[in-house]
Amino acid sequence: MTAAKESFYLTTPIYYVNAAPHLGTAYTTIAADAMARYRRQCGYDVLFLTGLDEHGQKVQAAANAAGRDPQDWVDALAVDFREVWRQLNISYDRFIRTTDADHTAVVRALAQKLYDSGDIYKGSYHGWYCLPDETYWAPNDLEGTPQGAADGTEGADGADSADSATGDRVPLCPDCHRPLTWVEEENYFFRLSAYQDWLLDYCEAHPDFIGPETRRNEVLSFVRGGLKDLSISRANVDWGIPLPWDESHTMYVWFDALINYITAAGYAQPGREEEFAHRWPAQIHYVGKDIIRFHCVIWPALLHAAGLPIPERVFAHGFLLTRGEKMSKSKGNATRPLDLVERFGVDGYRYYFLRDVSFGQDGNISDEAMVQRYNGDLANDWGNLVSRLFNMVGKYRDGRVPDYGGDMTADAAEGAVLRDVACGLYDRVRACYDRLDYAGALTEVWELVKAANRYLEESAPWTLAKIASGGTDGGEQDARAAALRLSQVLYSALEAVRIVALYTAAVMPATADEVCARLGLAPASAIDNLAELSAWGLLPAGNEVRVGDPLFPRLEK
Ligand code: ME8
Repeated sequence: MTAAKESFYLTTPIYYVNAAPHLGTAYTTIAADAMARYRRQCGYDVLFLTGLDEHGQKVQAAANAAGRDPQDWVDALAVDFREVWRQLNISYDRFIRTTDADHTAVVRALAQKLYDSGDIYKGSYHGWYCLPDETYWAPNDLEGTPQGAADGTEGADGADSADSATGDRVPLCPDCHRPLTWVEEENYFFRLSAYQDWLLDYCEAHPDFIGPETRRNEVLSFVRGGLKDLSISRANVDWGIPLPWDESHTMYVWFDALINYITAAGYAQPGREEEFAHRWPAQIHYVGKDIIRFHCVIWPALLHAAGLPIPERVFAHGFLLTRGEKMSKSKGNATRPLDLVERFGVDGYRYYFLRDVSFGQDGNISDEAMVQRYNGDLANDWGNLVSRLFNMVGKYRDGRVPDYGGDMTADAAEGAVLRDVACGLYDRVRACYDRLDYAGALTEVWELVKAANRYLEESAPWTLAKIASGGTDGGEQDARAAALRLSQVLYSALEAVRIVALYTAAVMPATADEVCARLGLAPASAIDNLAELSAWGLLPAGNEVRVGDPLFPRLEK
């Protein structure tokens, strides 16, 4: 921890360990990773947390179905998750698992605190539960929702009474549309209803807490509809953290899971008090829109009850859809991330999802669109710029960054345009990242890629090289002027490439670092002073420029 730097703490959801990661879970993780990398480049002391939600009935059921002990099952899948994140170049600082000893201790400490303060009490629960979503549904949530087939054992008309379980139709989950399960047991409850007014006031006073706007409105109208106390323990689920004051109950998996965000920041851990003060509250919780209520209703209420500050922002992105349908592990329509990495490369993959899907909205993804983005933006615009420019430097300047003569203002008008695009980029890109607009940030950077390509066309280095070598009718003076101008043009274009590499490193770290290496520079992804380093004219003359293989070989459709 570097206390002198400002903290930037961001998190992904912790994923259920019921199957290996798919494109949806990878999407959140890549978006958070790009933000973590960008903030590190800007000089923040970043804590980027991801991990696994390992307890609960759903994970236990997946382990049972596979004939495995739950701990063995989660241990094996944790290896798979880490491996996928490694291949996707995810730069997390901690990979938390809810079975970690520090986490279980924090969950128990927080639960005890809320029990002692009277925020947790014993009651009895009867109602519908969605196992795949690990969600309790209130009767009014189920009104008008479709009903599944009778299963002979349980079923109801959705009324708020155990008697309702005598019907013969099982309601379907309003979210995932799978049949619900009737639950009737003694539980401990968290007094969520007591925090309704506080939460509404808080959201009012902190308009940026929930984003985007549509999700904020959704949460507000849900809260205004009335909050019920939340069952936070399960009497018949073994695979969970036992309550400290009543070990016959395990913690409701969502209660356990949300707390991971403060465990990783150092909450209630002797010796980590200063760190916790530095890290908490988090700057952003990244979540999919499916889990916004947990993060924007239950989580702030729990924190407030425990006397802790609320995270600055919860941002919900949309779903990735294939042929109009949500991709999910349990639906089995999920593509494996590594298949796409094989085809598009890790950076082609990362770029596509952040550039083509507008963050915050649902996005249809398709192979054709992916090939189109890859060939257009990456192979043609960016890859080609680097390869043809570096080849020209090899041919005309012995593979070294030319000395442009020290006077960039002598460069003609096109050069000035290029510099202008590059110089305004820092503020424009930052504004995009501040509002989690990845596509916007990449579009800004592409202005410079396009300007550099145009610049090469307009200043035609190949013609300048011909004049400089005396291959035209112009005199010696013309040749000297053309040689100087050729150096200026190549220098300016190389400088634009260096700056593009810096700005693309958050999304495409491997390629950006490779471009820097070819220019004889330190890796773009390791810098912590983007504002200074993105200034024009810092590329040292004389550096060797290596051509290398194409960065993004063209793909056949
Ligand atoms: O909900 N498109 O875990 P989970 C985009 N353990 N994102 C998607 C997606 C899709 N089709 N499908 C899943 C849980 N996601 C809890 C979280 S946090 C304290 C506990 C992403 O494995 C999206 O981020 O079901 C969503 O919120 C998350 O995966 C759900 O992951």
